Amino acid sequence: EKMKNTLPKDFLWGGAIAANQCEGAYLENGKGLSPVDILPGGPKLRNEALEDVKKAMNTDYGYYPSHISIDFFHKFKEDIKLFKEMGFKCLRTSICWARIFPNGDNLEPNEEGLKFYDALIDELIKNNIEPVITINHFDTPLELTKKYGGWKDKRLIDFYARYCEVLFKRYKGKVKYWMTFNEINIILHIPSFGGGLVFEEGENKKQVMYQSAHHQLVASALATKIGHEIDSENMIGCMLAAGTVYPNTCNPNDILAAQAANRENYFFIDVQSKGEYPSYSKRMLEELGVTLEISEDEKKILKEHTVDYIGFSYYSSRLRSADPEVMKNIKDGNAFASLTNPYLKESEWGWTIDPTGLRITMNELYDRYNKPLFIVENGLGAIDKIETDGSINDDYRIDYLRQHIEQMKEGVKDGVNLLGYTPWGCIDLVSAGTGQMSKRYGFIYVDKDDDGNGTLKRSKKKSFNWYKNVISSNGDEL
Ligand code: P53
Repeated sequence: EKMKNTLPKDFLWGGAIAANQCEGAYLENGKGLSPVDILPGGPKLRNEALEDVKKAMNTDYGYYPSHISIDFFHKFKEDIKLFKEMGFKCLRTSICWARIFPNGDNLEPNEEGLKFYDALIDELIKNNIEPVITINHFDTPLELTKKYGGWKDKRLIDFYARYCEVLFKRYKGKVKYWMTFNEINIILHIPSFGGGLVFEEGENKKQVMYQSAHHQLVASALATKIGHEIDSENMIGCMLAAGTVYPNTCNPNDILAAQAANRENYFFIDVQSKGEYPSYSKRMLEELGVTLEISEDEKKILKEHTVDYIGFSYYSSRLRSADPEVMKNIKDGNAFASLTNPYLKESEWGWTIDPTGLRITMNELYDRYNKPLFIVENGLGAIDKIETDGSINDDYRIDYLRQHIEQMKEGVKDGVNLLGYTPWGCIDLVSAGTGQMSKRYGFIYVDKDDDGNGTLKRSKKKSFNWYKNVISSNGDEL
């Protein structure tokens, strides 16, 4: 009884997906290539390709998971019907830039590409599902990588602004919630996804990554400006790959190392939310050998057009030590490497499971920014087993989500203003990091395997009805 009415009535329950991982139809209606379209599946191959995109562009991998993916492009009506059945109040998805501007630098948008999103957004609205739109989710058009080296080139700011203007005008009155860049801090960890970046021999990678990040921060502020001018009702947010970094011990040196690691992430949101580079960034960048080129005009844009809310993904907390010997034990293979936390369990993919960390992260973000938060990704990637009767009993997923929602409610009771919760991959889709289908997050199972076999048929997992009840009880029944 004491848990009743923790969450506001209009709380945005839903789910999250992204164009690059679910749409498929990779050349349909004049779409240009996205980075994901040249990437193979499988953790090892995928990782190598992400680290050397130039090589990947010249390699024939045979099978590409994104080309058909789960074919959301053709099946979205069927899928939205299932989302509706679960009671979704919103759906977070992204628009694929290369559907609208196939080369990225085209002067005119591709009408056929826009028509797809017209239909998708109308279908959501028809079903009373609020669209929450990520403008760039790991898919800066590949042509911009080939021609400009990705976001290292300032001209991308204008191309992006042009793209945003088209979207804001087209979906005025239909889409209210926007996010400018998915996981903007990922550019430091997976620069090919984050910035469409390729590196030249001898280039200072940190220099390139931070200068590219600066271009994105300016682009994000410009998008906010344009979005607000076109419709003052627009809520334009940033998006952080969050997850607080803990110190490995109470040794002050470890505390300092954890603080530095947190600042490395908050750096981006500090700019997007407060409108200027944080004071610590001067020394941080100096020590990295980075000199940013920033114009007075850009400073002004950053200052005047800060975000309306803070979107973030949360999967794990992380752990840092100042001791180089201890840090040798850091696990690789994850975009955000971490030491093993002895108090916590891990997923099958080695991601730390830490529900309390969600509450800690919420409180930290809210203390720091005092703006509404939106949990736009959370979830457990796991292998699902189909029983002979066709059922999928994903109790592990239910447990994960239950524990996180419990902590999310605690965060709200702690005083956080939270707009909504959209667990990642509400329908199974291709994993960004590994290109696997078998790393599943969904309430809805999609019949497709890691080699591309399968009927693409959708079916409900046990978690489907569980989440439906969570939503209908506004989070009271977990
Ligand atoms: P996958 C790494 C670390 C944290 C979040 O990831 C990440 C990544 C990239 O792999 O990305 C976000 O599919 C991202 C989604 C992605 C999801 O987390 O590797 O916004 O596109 O699918 C889960 O298991």
